[in-house]
Amino acid sequence: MNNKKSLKLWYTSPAPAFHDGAPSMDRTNSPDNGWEKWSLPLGNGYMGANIFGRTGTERVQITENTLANPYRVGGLNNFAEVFLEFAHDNVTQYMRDLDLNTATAHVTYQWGGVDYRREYFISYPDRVMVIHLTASQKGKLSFTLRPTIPFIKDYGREEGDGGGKSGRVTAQRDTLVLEGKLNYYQILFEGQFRVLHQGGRLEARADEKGENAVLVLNGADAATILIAAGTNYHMESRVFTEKDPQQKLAPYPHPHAMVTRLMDNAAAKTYTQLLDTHLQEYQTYFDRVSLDLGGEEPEIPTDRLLQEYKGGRHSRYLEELYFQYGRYLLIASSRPGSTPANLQGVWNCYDDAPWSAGYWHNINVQMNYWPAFNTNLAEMFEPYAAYNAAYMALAQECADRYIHDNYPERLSKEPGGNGWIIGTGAWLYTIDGMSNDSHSGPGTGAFTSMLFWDYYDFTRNRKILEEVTYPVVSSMSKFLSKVLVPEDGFLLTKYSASPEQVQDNKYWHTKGCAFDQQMIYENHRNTIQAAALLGIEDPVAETAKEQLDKLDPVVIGASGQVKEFREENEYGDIGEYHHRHISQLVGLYPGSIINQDTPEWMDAAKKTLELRGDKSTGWAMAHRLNLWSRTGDGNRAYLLYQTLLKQGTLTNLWDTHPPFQIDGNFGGTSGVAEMLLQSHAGYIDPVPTLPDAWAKGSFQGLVARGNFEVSACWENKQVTQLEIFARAGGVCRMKWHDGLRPVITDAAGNQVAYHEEKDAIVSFDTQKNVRYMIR
Ligand code: FUC
Repeated sequence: MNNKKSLKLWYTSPAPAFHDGAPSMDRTNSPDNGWEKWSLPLGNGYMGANIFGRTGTERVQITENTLANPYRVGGLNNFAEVFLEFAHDNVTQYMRDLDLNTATAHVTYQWGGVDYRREYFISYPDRVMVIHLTASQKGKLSFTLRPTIPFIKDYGREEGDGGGKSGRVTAQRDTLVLEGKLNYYQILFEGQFRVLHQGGRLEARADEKGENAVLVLNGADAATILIAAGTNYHMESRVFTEKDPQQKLAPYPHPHAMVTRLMDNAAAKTYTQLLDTHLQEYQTYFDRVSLDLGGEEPEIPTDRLLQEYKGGRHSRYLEELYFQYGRYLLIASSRPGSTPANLQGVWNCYDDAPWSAGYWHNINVQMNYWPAFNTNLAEMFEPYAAYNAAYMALAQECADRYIHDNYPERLSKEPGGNGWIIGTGAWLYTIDGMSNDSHSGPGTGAFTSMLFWDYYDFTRNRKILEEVTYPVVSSMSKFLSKVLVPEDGFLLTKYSASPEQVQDNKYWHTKGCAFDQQMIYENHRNTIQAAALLGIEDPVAETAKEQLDKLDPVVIGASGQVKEFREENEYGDIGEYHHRHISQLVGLYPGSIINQDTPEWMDAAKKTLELRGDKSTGWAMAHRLNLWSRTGDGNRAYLLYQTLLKQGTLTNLWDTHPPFQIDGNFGGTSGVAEMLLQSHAGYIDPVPTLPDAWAKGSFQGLVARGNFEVSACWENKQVTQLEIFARAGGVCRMKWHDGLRPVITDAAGNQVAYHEEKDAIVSFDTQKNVRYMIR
């Protein structure tokens, strides 16, 4: 059923090399607009690259996600600025693109009567970047390859960065070795650049200043550049618990041997082999989902398509493309074995990325993983699960300290006896714990562990439940159960804050705000359910049961709103009226306690959404999109999708806060998936939130809880055909909207008996790995 569509971002001019033509990459003085708005991203989780597609001097900017100091001492660092000097000016027939179906970027043009073509990709299986260059005439390919280390030396910081960065580029025959150190954590890094060529002559030289080496290729027919990179970082507990920054990476070896191995393995393969391996592996993930809203391939480039969209020509193609782009970006920035996707995914050109490219836990990092499960990319969550396992020991220390300081009578002396907690900020080397003067309450932890419940619920893999989900979720309940105090017959978080909500320029601190109460409710419920599934009698689950009904997570105020703070009467009494965070609705999305079966709460949620307003920062519009998707109001949800595209999207379709943050891309993709398929209320609801503009369409391969892979066709906003592939078997419950009785058949065409429940819900037993058709 896979009718593959062309999915390309393409442009008829290169990305500007730098903001103003000068090679200044200081973020505060000169935001690199060429990078942020125009360059095209590639990645394999470990490494990210931005392609500018230039013809005089090409710029390929590379990030390696572990080359990162934490907040205030410089964030994620720029690994390498790589230049390819062609001196091809005044070219004709110029075109560059990023093809989402193949995860390859291209640059083509004519110069001096010769057709030049470059193809770029970053392979996950071979863990290298590959650039293949060809010319239509023999002997016409010449260039100088000049990788550089940006921000070398102490780049202007007073103190705190521990003395900056050092390193240089040397040549070893056909290979350049870029090698150095980031002082603060003693991060050792190395990149290797090898040129394989057909015809012509390759030689190594010193650059103009005589400090670093370059490779010069002359008169070749074709060439392949291979790039491998690494650091001495290891995502392990001791990196987090070790307090001395100089000792964090001390036991780990220099990355030279690892990078050399990657390079030698890749160099032993032909270009075609590398490409085939990349395609085969990438497509296993990307091809799982297709979406057809009737979009037709445009004749205008993507920047103009977006421009026209902003002007009111709402291209269905762009809507499909943006949805799939989020999936592409997740595959490119979060892969088993790699670090998780950070605030900018795996892309950064600065010495200190905005918000240090951290893992911000009061919504941003969670949003990164919202599309992982429903758009059929559950494996991409593995890096976050591994990250959580690595920071867990420190997160438990943070919980011990917090309970010790605030509830000494509740302190457990057992290891892990106080559960775990995470504050808003987290990086690859350390995490923030909880504090009572922070701008977010303990709900932050539950907001995080919800991903782990979903990880099980969407995969229904018992091993995941036992080994990953239950430990994380139940131990979060352990912590949360200790931070509640009785008040007015309820149990409220004693120190509570709704993420970043301010009154009179101060964060508002209170008891039992909606964010904390809802998140605790959801986490406790998941703990209870998980314990029951595993047949475990756990005192944590017993406590959760006792506490659940006293949490009072949704309270309606005088304006008909969901109260953000219990002490507010009318909407806006406390806090910024149009605040970007809308944390009182986390129980609507990503949570589920506010749903179609709680109509009063749902009405209050809609009222709250209206009052808060649509226009906001990139990710905040994406959150609103997901929230509206859950209300069932298709036109309203679609309006948010349009707003995100019009006001939060750059020409390379990256989300902008501003500045660029990847979260909004991921939130946008999950929001569209939520419009097309929902399953949080205990049944599959196909196309629950369609706008009039998407009256007809189809999708394949979205995933519902229970690990049902769902495909649907619809017309006049009614499902005409549904296919459910039961990847885990079990009872399938689904909503059937059109008032007619469905006919369910299995793959052999046999009719399947089903049970009719109330409210148009039908349920039937499924066999594992059997496909069911419903008409
Ligand atoms: C949260 C948000 C900000 C920004 C930052 C990275 O603090 O409130 O808007 O997205 O994370």
